[in-house]
Amino acid sequence: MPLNSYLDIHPDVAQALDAGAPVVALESTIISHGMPYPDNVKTALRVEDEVRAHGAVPATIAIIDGRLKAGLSPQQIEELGRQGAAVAKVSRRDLPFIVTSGRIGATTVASTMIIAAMAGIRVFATGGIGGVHRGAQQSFDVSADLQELARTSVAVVCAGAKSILDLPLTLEYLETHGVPVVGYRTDSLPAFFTVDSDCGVDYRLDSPQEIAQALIAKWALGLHGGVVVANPVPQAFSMPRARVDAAIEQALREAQERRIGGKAVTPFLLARVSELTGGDSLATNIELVLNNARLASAIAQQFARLGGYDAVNAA
Ligand code: PSU
Ligand code: MN
Repeated sequence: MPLNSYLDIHPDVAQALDAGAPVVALESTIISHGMPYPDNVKTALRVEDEVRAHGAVPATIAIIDGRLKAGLSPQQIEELGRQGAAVAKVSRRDLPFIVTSGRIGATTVASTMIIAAMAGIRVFATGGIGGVHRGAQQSFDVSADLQELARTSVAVVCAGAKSILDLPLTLEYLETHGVPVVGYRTDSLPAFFTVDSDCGVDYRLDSPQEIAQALIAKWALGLHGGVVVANPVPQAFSMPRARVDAAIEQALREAQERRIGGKAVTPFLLARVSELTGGDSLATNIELVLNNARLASAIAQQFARLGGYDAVNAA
């Protein structure tokens, strides 16, 4: 197992990795900045249980007192959720500063991928990824998640991306950087709250085994970088597109009026969309994360069974 003096791997996670058993990474920005307290903590603990119930070991990733953590205690998850917005939102740029100041930090998709890869974890479940923002032609607002997907070899299971983003431009960016977007049992890119969008995916795969095989082939070929596995929210929890679109349009207008910029943009939009759509969007959000945890666990199992860890280490 790779060692890094800044990283603490939870004993359960270390044991699983040493045994070549399935492990699923989980992020923490969704806990501190993505949902209100106490639903955020309840959901994070439920997601971990869902991973365990589906045969994998969960590794929720964050920075606690300046230490990179792969695997948290329930008390540490409670702390990330209770402190909420007071917890630093940490992407690639921020990592060294949160480490040296000994602070608590919630990891985005980008920094969760970095720490997962450091620990030797290859499959990661979350809600939605960051992307190219609408109006990026002017604002240059492109999430660091996309650059990370270009360089770090972790599969990210998500429900696509929210249409607070420019989905066609996000796909163009990923194509340029050689990041495949796989649709799980779908030809359409899911848009987080809704099962589909006007965009397609690059490849449709219908089983966790096929996805694991593609990951192993990619990395064994020396093609470093991530893969987006887009898993639509279960139909029963999908929201009407018109309702989501109206809330997103209003949130975007407000963000512009209030001149919100930098890393505050995404948390602001997420919170406003959630407020404007009431409790429905929170319920949908929770269900899609659980759904992604289940698929990620199944992929991690196939990955382990097919010798994925050895294939990556040999590459
Ligand atoms: N999109 C969501 N929910 C989230 C995020 C994005 O639907 O919680 C979080 C993730 O942690 C993601 C981050 O990595 O926001 C992206 O932030 P930014 O756009 O500032 O890169
Ligand atoms: Mn941004």
